[in-house]
Amino acid sequence: MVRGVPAGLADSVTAVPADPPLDVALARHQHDGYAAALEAGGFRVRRVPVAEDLPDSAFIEDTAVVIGERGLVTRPGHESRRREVGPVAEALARHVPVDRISEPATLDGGDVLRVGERVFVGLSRRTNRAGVDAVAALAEPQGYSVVAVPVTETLHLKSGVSAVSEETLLWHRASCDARLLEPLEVIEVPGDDPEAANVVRLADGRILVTEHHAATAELLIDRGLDVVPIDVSEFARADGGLTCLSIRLKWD
Ligand code: CIR
Repeated sequence: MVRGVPAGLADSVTAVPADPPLDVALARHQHDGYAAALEAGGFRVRRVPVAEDLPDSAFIEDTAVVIGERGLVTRPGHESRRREVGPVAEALARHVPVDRISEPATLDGGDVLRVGERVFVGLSRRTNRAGVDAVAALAEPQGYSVVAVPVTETLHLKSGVSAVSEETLLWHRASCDARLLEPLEVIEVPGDDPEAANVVRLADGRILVTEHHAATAELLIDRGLDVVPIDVSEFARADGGLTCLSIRLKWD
């Protein structure tokens, strides 16, 4: 599930102001490439209507979580993003039963990482303990174990950790204490950019990797994985990575 780039993208929430300002036309072009890569990788892409006045709405991952056979609409941690959830909930409800969370819980989907039967939930600037509890209420009855993981420096947990298989994670040291991810295998991504550890597993097993993170691609190729490079620079300048541009119903 993806949501197109709004005209207001330049007003999105960023840790430091984007300079030069975010380029909507370029972001739209990159978003088209992203959706095409998902399709070429075996996903069927569903589009939630664009919300021109909601600057961060292309970062659809943060608005809903799907674990197993159930969905959960989030209550985003940044107040400016709360109005994004309605149309996503509506679209998701066509595929899975959808639960909702309420105050005081806050939860961003970028903090929820499912790998095999485990669900790691980042305790971050955006996701609080009640948000973790809401994920547990969704996942545990379906047989998943839920682990809360304090996020150290990154915006979200997945800003610096993602799965490349059901047993293996890519991890950047700025994201969290890797010991909390045990017993999964953790591959450390070198360099200063945590987003180098944010990749998307395609439905056909190939891995979508940001084009300028050559070290990540090399690590994965060394492991015998097939890598698909993609450029999403405008979204990176708005603090987003590859995972945040979609909600994947069967892969994370
Ligand atoms: C925000 O600050 O909320 C957006 N500008 C970026 C969200 C990125 N989402 C994600 O990594 N899951």
